[in-house]
Amino acid sequence: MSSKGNDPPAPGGKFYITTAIDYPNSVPHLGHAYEKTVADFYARWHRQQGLDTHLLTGLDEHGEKIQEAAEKAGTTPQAFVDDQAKVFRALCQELEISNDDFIRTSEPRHHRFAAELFARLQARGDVYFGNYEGDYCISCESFYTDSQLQDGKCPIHGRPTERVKEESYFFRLGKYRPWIQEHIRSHPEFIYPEERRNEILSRLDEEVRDLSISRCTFNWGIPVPGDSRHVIYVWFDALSNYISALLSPRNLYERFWPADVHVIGKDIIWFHTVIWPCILHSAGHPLPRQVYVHGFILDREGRKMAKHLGNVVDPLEVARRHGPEVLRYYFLRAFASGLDGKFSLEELIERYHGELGNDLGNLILRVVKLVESKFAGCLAPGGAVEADLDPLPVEEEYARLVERREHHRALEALWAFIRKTNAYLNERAPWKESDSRANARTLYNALEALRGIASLLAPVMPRTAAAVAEQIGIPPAPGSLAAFGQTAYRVVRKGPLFPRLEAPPAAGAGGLPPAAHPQPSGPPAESDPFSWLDLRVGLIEEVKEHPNADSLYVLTVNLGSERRTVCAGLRKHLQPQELERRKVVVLANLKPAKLRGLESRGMILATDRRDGKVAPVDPGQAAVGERVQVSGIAGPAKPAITLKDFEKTPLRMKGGRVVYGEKPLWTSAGEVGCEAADGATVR
Ligand code: ME8
Repeated sequence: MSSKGNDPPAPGGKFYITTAIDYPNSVPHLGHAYEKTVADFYARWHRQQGLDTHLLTGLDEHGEKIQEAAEKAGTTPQAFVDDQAKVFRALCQELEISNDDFIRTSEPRHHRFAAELFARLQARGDVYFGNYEGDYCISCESFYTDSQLQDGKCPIHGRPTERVKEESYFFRLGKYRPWIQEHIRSHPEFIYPEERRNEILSRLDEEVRDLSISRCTFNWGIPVPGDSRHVIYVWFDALSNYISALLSPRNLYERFWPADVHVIGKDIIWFHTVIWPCILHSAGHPLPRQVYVHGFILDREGRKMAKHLGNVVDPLEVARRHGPEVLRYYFLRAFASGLDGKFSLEELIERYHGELGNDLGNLILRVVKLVESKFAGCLAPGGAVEADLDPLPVEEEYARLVERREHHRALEALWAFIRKTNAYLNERAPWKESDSRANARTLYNALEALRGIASLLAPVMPRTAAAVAEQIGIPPAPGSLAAFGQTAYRVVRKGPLFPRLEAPPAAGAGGLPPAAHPQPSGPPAESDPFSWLDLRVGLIEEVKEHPNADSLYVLTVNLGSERRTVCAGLRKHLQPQELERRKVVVLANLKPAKLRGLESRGMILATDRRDGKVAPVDPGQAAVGERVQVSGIAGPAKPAITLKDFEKTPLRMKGGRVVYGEKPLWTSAGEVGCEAADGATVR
């Protein structure tokens, strides 16, 4: 086997990176968005380094599962996938994925190659005809052995499998076991991260059975060459996309194959690190250099996001609400490379305000303003340079971490540099300093730092990086960094890059939320007593009567990360069924108190209506566990507060909304409301 595929890409060489191709049986989910963002980051980085880069993504359109989805939708499989393809392409556009091609397995260019590959394996004597009997999970489109099933169910989806008995073509996978073992052992970089490599190596210690590579019980697929009763097994079909896409419309095979990185999730690692390499080896193609395995995006409870669990978050919705680049940043920074991570909109918003707004946004705003006011917007090289602010060492560190596929750490290194630059400015305080030469030096150094920051930010947030470059008057995303102290700057002041989220973003609005105001300085917002409160969206799961108090219910409230018992004085106002499954706002850090013998942990916010009834305030469709906020007031809640503390933050009704002072309380789903008259106190 050629070792060509295992040499690191030479400078000025090529970089071919792929994502898995998604099943379009349903709408795209966050996992799809995450995977594409990771692959896009690596593609953009290598492009920026001067490599001829090719990023491929696409759709896996055949198989029983798609045929069933089309039947349910009352249409043909082709019409169904044609419609779905529009949605998946829109996701790529929305997330600024710089894919060079989008392969669909129903395209003729793909059919041709997949059938050829099948025939090639047949010609090698690696395919035979036989009978198959096994347990099949249609969601995975995969057979499982008895030892892999968990309680007789699919280990991934937890659903019952189907006993399938049919005739089939088989690929002699078992024969290649020693060869693939040896390849993985002798190429430590072949599977990232190492835990996954070890997992595959230990699975390879067990028997490897030959692989069924055709199905004859449905027909939505590519016919087996010479036997149209069978269609090629969907995984064999799908894997071949990584080459079929290179063959047409232009033949890019010589230029780009073998792939440098296949980016995939951990549920499909066996297909990519064992089955695909063995198929390639049998057919005489060089192997991909690396299979990069990312973790799963989990929900708050640590469960995989999956349609059948009903916990799927729509990435298009998040991108539209919070800005596609904010989502990209969050994915790349907050989810450690190769590991699972929990998705939380609240964390995304916190990072938006902290890392993007306070650290990066503030830095650029301050520098540009000062260069404008003190030097008419222009600063030329000259004067001493501050070695500490030289971006080159940061670029080297960043590149080293990217090469090791630790992009989240590369971003940490970049942010450490951003903070260092902010600290440098604070220390020099050019806004107070009257010595013009000293100020020129300070600000020139800060501009140099910003030049490096713009460059390293480009693969993560391409538009933001271009905006930073524009504001300091340099071309967008320079390849490698020019030497320190050589660039002349002419700043152009624009609005803030990350305005504070003033009001809940309008649903469906593009880009960042509209109403916003810059807050580069001013008193620290944390001092406001509202920031002490931990107001959370809760879901009432159970309502019981308090055994010792006529006015109280004992509620079980789900707060996302935990369940609480809360005693609430709502019994005279609402029936249990009016409260069950209702979303409410909970003051979650109120000191626990015993109410008539039962401990209550938290308080449900409610207010008096005109008719004398008490009504809980309504957080609308907000996610369970989400924090309720007021714009411009951030900061960690206190571990515990008293009712007296709470009284320092008067909340009232105004125009159907709950307000603190004049500011409405909001969540990502909108403003928090209640049917009560203006002026009513919320408590
Ligand atoms: O597996 N978090 O398609 P797919 C992160 N068609 N990644 C996730 C995820 C989650 N919660 N859920 C899924 C297929 N993914 C096949 C691939 S490739 C030749 C054929 C990842 O739509 C998953 O691991 O089920 C996979 O890499 C990708 O999304 C597509 O998953």
